Amino acid sequence: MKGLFTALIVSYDKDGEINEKGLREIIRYNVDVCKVDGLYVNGSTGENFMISTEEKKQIFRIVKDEVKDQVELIAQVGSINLKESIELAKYATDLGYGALSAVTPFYYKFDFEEIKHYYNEIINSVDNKMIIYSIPFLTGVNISLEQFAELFENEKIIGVKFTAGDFYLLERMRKTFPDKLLYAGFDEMLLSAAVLGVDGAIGSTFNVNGQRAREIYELANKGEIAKAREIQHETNDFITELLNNGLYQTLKEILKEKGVDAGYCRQPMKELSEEKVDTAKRIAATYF
Ligand code: HMN
Repeated sequence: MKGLFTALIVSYDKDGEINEKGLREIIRYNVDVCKVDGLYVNGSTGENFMISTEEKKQIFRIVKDEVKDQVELIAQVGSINLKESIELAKYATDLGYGALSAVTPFYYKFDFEEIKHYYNEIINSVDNKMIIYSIPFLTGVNISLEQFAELFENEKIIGVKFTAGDFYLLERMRKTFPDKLLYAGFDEMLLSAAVLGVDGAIGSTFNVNGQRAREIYELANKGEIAKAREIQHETNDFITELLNNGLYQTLKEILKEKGVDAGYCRQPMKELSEEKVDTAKRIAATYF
């Protein structure tokens, strides 16, 4: 399960329905053009927190059917409805997903005992492995080194998607948990995380920028930092423009420029204005 995983974009039509043909094209683009090692399915990048349980299952099904065993698959099943998480964990495991991931439960300020219970309940319900999805800036949930150690006591919890800029904590985790899988979650900080020895990365921008991410990651692992830094600079010029113009909508416009039917975002996310569509086209022409 090491390497670069795209946090998969999903194609929705103007009414917010899943566009299966478009989703299959996005998957093919990631596997055949971006050449990533795997896909992270139903993360926030897939607009997961705005869709129904049945739609989540449909996406898991389509992705597995399109990919078969070509690349590794991680199913994000986290939800503050624990029963839904368990149902999705069973569903994705039966489909053959190689690992599960779950966002830390959010909104209600759950305490650590509740968070630990959540992870153990999900992963002990299936014959699979769990990657914790830690993203404190959106969930407000901060897990300390000692608390990670406690979660990792369950051997089925094999790693963490670390979406934070706390490189002191990341370094401590690398030293303390040499056998756990650490994934960088911020694409704009990939080089810094790679230098600290992460096992891989999970990123939204890999949907279009997978090849540059691969170069950064491999150069860093070979110790060729100056070259890696140049590509991170170029990548971050791109990511800055992407974030300014609207992350998901702009990723979809760039894919459309590549002939991929990437569709629209699910409401309440809004459509890009005409001006922003033009900006997205310029970004596509500049970087891809
Ligand atoms: C997901 O659940 O899909 C992930 O959060 C994907 C990934 O970690 C992205 N995080 C967020 O969007 C919050 C990053 O790739 C991020 O989009 C990128 O670094 C730009 O900030």
